[in-house]
Amino acid sequence: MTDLVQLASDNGIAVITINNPPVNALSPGVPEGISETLDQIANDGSVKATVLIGGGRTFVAGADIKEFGKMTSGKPRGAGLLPLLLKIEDSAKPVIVAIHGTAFGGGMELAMAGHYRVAVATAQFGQPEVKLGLIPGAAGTQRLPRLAGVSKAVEMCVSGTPVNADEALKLGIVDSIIEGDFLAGAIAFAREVAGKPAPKTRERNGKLGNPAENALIFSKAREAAAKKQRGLLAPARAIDAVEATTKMPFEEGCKFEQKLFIECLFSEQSKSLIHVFFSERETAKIPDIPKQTNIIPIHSAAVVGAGTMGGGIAMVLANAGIPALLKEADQAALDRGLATIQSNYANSVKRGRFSQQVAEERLKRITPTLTYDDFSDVDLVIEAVFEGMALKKSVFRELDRVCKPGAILASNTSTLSIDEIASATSRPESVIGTHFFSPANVMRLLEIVRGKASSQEVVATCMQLSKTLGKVGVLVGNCRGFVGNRMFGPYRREAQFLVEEGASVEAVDQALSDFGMAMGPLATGDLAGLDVGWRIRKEYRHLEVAGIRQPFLEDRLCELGRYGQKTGAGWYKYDDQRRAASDPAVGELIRKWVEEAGIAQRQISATEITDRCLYALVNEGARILEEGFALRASDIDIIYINGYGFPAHRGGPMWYANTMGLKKVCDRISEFHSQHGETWQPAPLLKQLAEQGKTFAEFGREQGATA
Ligand code: 3H9
Repeated sequence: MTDLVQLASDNGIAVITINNPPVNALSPGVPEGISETLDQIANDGSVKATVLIGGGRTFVAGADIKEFGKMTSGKPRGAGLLPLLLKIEDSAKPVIVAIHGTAFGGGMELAMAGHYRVAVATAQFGQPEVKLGLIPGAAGTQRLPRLAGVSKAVEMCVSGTPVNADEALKLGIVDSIIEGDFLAGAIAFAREVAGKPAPKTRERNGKLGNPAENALIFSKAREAAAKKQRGLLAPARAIDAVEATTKMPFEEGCKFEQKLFIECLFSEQSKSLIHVFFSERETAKIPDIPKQTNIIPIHSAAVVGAGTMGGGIAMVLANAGIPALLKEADQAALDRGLATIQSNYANSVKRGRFSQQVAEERLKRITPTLTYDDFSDVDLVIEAVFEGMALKKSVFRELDRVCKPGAILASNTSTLSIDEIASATSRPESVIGTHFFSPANVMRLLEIVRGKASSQEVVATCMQLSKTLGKVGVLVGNCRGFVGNRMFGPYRREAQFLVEEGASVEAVDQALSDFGMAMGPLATGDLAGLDVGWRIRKEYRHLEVAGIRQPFLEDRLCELGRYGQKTGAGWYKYDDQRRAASDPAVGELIRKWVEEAGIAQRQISATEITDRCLYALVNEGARILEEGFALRASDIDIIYINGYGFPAHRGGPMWYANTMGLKKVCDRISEFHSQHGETWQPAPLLKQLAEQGKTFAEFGREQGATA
């Protein structure tokens, strides 16, 4: 037996413990170990029932995802799981699966093969495979409907969202919730059922419904998946697999599921989503910051500026249980900020996200103020005032004066230099950028901008804080626009150039939306406010290099007061519900402006639109990587997926470039370079990797990344 699985016994009850930290994944050796213990138990006359439990912090979080990347043929390495599950189910002595932490994926499938399931009240149950571009591959789609019913099984397999122990009990996934000593409770349960006939999940057909009801469930699920999970393979296949449960005997259903699982496993979508899973976890690893670096406890915080960003950040802190002062310069602005926060919370209550009581508790954690008087006690300040260097510096001078030594002084700037902001203080080591994305209480991304003096403690604390706040923190360097916005510039520049050259506004947005972007680049501009970029461009105009083509359409739209959604018109026109419609007037204006500018018009294909916009992202990303402003290509991917609506199933812009082949990407960029000039100069790193036949991922591994 492997040391991944242990067998013990307690007065006639065998206890199998899986010990494969950190999450007891079903790595090679674990299924084999369980199988061997079952053989021993079968031959041991003194054993009356078996408890199967996970050691450490959780039951089993699923198949070992790392193994999937090693599979090259049509036969998945996890195929051994199905026979093991049958062996458990066919065991003459009842098997009670005891679940704490998570029973996810293969872990859930393992649990469902047992005759009974008991759980702690905090346990979670789910088939999250779809989030990895997969479907359950060890009879999950066949056993779950038999326990929880067809409709719930479809929902769980298609959304990947877990259920808690209470719901699992109601659904029939769990038989008992155990209070007190968990193992003792599970053993007591085992004693009660020992010697009695044990139910086999695969023979429980009572919840499989009738054809008419099922047909409706599947057609609704397909319709919803086509809308909400646009372009994704796994949700559709998960529905097919659950449908098979209602139409085929168990064994045939399993074979059908297996076929679909393999189709998903070898899809680009799954490879990309698995890349995203590991990359997200990789962001927390900072090579020069040891794991044991001191973390500054954050018991209280303050936010300067109660505008959209400041208010949102105060909510994020309050939602995570951190009390926050919210400072504004004048009462009217403070009142406006608070009113927005109140209405956001009221909306969440109305939508059933949390109760009125929870909303009130959160609101109570936010203390409005017009002064810096109480700032001396806080552990962290996040400045979110208007984007202007002089103003930011004056705020930081004040913070330096009032805050206690060791307090973290963070700026939410999206473009300005953290080092210059830090220079306004006597403690640049405490200064850092925490760049939230709008709306701050919704968007998962947090760019953490390391200044040249930011201390290791301050960086490590902010990385840790991002988790507490429910964000994905990505450490970036201090360059103009940092990583996300620096890349967004060329992306949106190309979108405008394409319109200048003859593509319609709608065609540009449609091509990127068809690619999978949450929104097209021009519609995104309307959402964010075209005036924001206009103001920044005016401020930085002196930095523009003469002779380099600059887009001009958005400046013209802004000159007409067309700032986007907030003024009811931008690239599109908007009704009072902010619903977009094409605006023929914009088409007319563009025709006139480009004619005046003498820009030749031509037919532009959807492929050229996506290539120009996406390769502009990739080229800038390669420069950022080479200059060291991002730690790894995969960090850039995580930024784009969580902050800019890049489709996760494409793995992020850098991963997407890998899948296209860097040589092909570089050749296309060179082609654009010769057609459109200097802005398309291929990034040296991209050129080098393309010549060497390498990917960004290989480059990352050479630099020490593990994702
Ligand atoms: C499946 O089961 C298919 C089957 O249907 C069919 C098979 C035939 N494998 O997230 P954390 C690592 S598909 C390998 O930071 P948390 C993770 O990379 C699978 N490694 O902790 C990290 O490593 P590191 C279906 C895994 O407490 C460390 O564990 N299951 C796996 O915030 C800690 O993870 C899933 O999709 C794994 N399955 O969250 C569940 N899981 O420290 C995926 C984790 O080196 N996992 N690791 O960075 C999760 O959702 C979360 O990890 C979990 C814990 C909620 C369990």
